Amino acid sequence: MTVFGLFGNLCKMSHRNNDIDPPVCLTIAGLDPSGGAGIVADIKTFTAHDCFAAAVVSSVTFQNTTGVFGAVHQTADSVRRQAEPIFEDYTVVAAKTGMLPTREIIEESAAIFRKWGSRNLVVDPVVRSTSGFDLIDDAALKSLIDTLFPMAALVTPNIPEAERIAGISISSKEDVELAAEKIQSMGARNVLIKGGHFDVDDGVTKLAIDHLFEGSQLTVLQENYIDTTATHGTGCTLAAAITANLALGLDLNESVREAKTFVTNAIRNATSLGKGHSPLNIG
Ligand code: PXL
Repeated sequence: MTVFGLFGNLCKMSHRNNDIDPPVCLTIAGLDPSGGAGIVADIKTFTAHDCFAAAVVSSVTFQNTTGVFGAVHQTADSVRRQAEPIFEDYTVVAAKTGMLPTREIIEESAAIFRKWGSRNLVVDPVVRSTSGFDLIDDAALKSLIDTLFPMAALVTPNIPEAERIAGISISSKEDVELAAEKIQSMGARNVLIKGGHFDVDDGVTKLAIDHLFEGSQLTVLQENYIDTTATHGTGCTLAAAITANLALGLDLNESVREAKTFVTNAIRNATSLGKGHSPLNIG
């Protein structure tokens, strides 16, 4: 064998070709076995953005498009033992947290990010399902605020979540600004208050409006409101798309704007599966 042949074989054996390695995105979130929300939505969204998806399960939920019927939460030990081998093996470029139901899981997740870094961490403070099932208890929510908010590049509450976290009710743009201010004073640098539940009428078109606060800089993002019940997984998909965009090297503002377009298209092309809130079409 020539020197060149040997070199070629060594290259093949190493299985390394950084030109085709996609950025790794990690989600720590709940499993929705019906595939609309949680880690399944996150994995599909990462993949649709040409990122490589890794997933740690925080809770196994029992649900379909009509509602959530229960959940068995993982222990902190399980979360750590799922996450550690991933971080030991891959360079995780960006990460997202979704449903983190207990204080011990939140504290473990914070310890993991403290150890391995949290540069592109998106924290989706999942509080309650659309059907009204509590996905986190009060002690855990306090811990989420105290430990993970300060580590996050972005926190992404919807209006009901922002109301619960900030302790105010929101019915105007001024309320949104006050809620963001309060959430930032709790340690979150950047906050996206998602407006799926806060649609205004400009007299002609109904709009879905999100407010992105990067420090004190406000960007208002608006898309035409799509009047549909096929919204299962919207929050997870938006936060996962932001995470993927950060992993691809977009800045925070671009990441959020691109993600909003992605989610709007996924709602526009949503499935009609199931008897309740149909899942989006993530592709
Ligand atoms: O959409 C919030 C959410 C996130 N993660 C999981 C869920 C839900 C809502 O039901 O089940 C696992």
